[in-house]
Amino acid sequence: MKRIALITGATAGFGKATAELFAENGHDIIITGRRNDRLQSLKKRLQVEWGIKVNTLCFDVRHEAEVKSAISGLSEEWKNIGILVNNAGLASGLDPIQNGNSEDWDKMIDTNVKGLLYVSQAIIPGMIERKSGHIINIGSTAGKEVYPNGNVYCASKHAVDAISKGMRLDLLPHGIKVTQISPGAADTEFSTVRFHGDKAKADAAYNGYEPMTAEDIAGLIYYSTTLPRHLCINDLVVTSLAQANSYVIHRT
Ligand code: NDP
Ligand code: 8X3
Repeated sequence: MKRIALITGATAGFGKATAELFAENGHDIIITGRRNDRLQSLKKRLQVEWGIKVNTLCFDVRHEAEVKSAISGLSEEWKNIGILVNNAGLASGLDPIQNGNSEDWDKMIDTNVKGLLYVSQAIIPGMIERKSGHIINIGSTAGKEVYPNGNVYCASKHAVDAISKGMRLDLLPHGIKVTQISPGAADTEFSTVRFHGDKAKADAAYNGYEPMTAEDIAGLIYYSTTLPRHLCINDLVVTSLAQANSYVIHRT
């Protein structure tokens, strides 16, 4: 039986490509994000293209009450979530620590760390009851090594790394898989968001090499869910050929 997948941050980038791939493979999906217009048009398109069911939940992962009420408001049929992709996240700013903006810091910590926790806590009890489930957390190479000016974004992704390990330990007795996927640079809306809409700066992040695409990462997320019951990818670090770690990219 195909499992329902809930994907956070499905209005763009990795999340949107992941929603498309799960739909293509026959899963009913729940897609979430703050931009409801995008959720609705994606829902319409995927239902027509793939004949699957799509539910949309429009909420800000930073607001615990919104997260709780959206997920607890699902019907019994839709509560049966087998796969949770904790993808919603962002970088905001790329400044030396002494020049950092505390609004940027709050956004990153509240979204990447606390938001992931709120969504997980709303969904894990159902998985425990059903004694099965698969949580996929989107970390980053920034959660493996810190790079100059990455300070707080890197800290938030190091937290995702630690939370993924903690989840795996705590959920082990309950038969729930926990996978962390830690990508390097991929060309999505990520850099436009990081540079507060400055397109020139965002594009420059991908100059001189071939970055990964959202579809590359969606393929790996989906693949991790296709393994036999007794196998779990715990941690997958993936970069383009041009990238060696979080701070060394070979540009020509
Ligand atoms: P995008 O900016 O393209 O997409 C980010 C998604 O997250 C959007 O759908 C956005 O939806 C959602 N989101 C952001 N903030 C919130 C919020 N407060 N509440 C709900 N949803 C939110 O970026 P990517 O697809 O690249 O990023 C996805 C994840 O991958 C992030 O966790 C990022 O840190 C991580 N990552 C990205 C890499 C890259 O190079 N692109 C590499 C490694 C990791 P909306 O605005 O509609 O709410
Ligand atoms: C996003 C990729 O290289 O900006 O996690 O940290 S990077």
